[in-house]
Amino acid sequence: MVNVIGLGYIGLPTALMMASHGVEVIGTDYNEKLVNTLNAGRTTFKEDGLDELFQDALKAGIKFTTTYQVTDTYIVSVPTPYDKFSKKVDACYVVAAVKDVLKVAPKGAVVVIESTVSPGTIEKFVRPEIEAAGYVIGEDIHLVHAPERIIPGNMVYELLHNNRTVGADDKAVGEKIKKLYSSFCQGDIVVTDIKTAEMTKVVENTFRAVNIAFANELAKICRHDDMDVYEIIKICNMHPRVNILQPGPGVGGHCISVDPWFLVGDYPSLAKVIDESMKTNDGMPDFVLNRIYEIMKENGLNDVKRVGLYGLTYKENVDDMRESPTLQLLESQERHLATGLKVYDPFITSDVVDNQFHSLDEFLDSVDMVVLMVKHNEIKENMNKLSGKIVLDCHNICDLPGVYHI
Ligand code: SAJ
Repeated sequence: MVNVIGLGYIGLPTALMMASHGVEVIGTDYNEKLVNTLNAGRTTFKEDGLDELFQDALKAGIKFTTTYQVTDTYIVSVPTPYDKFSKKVDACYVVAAVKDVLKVAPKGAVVVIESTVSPGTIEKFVRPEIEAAGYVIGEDIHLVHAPERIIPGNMVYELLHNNRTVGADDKAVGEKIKKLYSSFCQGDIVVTDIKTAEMTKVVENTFRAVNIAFANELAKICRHDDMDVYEIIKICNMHPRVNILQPGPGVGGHCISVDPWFLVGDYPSLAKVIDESMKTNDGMPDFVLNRIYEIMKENGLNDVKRVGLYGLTYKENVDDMRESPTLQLLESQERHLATGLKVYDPFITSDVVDNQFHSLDEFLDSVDMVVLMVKHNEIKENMNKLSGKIVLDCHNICDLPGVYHI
């Protein structure tokens, strides 16, 4: 039996996937409300295919509880935030979960850490806890790091099809865990050591962050000299060895906007390109805010209450608002003591910010200018409703005449 610890955005789909592929799974989370929701037969976030997977897993007998189980395999999928000042990974949730596992784990159990951690975190924070509890690693407890790679919005497909990495001290233990993931994963699974696995995960997200920053920097250069960044990227990408990503209003989510900071925090004098890239991405909501004021001025619009931000989530077609560029922009606006921007997102049904609307039509009726912060399918399918408005399109999705870009 596998005990999955932490039933959030990664732990829940992983637990469901294993259960629906014949593995006996019990999911544990300390959040009683979340466990009650799952036990009442409801999922806790929206994701393509998740509800169907949930039903399959329920039929297969998955259980949810707040208590840790006595078993031979644990998968720890708890959050790893970063410390905003030191930029280093904050492993407190991982350490707390491992400590709780140790209270019940029998001799020989394998503890798999799925949470993203910076290289050396397991060595520095997890191993000492296990040793301090009197266990010999490699005999009493085995350690594995198997970082996830799935993208919100396409999690179920990617869980099945992505290649994976398993880092272990002991090759045989690594192979055993590879076999467990092979119960559902159709991709290749590479077995390596723990520190290499830690580094690969952070490097993958850093690669994307740096490349998004490059696109954002190009957008700023092109804005400065009135060039069309999208046309330029399109043409450059026709070169066989060029593949530039897209500029946007900022980088959100719990991964790409966070993980690269771990490398900056751990290697401040070495991670220069990464540091600059992260600052560029973090500066985009402010850049958009300035652009809003510029366009308002150009159009003789002086009431910020007549401007609306479309989208609150960190990216399209998900309900996840973590590190969302829109929230960052609103914070920045508050710092300038100029609140009043209207906000709407079809995926956010509860009230989370001031001046928030829950109907697209009512939102559009209340503004003269719309800023497309997120490219949800809903707005792509309703572009005609923007005609007659001043539009600042941060994703190049609107082909109405006179549209502004970042
Ligand atoms: N973004 C841009 N321009 C682009 C692409 C993305 O501005 O060209 C923005 C998005 O709008 C969003 C942010 O970047 O705000 C991140 O979105 P994303 O779709 O690039 O990635 P995430 O954070 O949803 O998921 C990433 C993925 N990592 C990589 O692609 C290397 C996923 O595979 C990881 O599993 C996930 O992080 C994670 O959990 O670490």
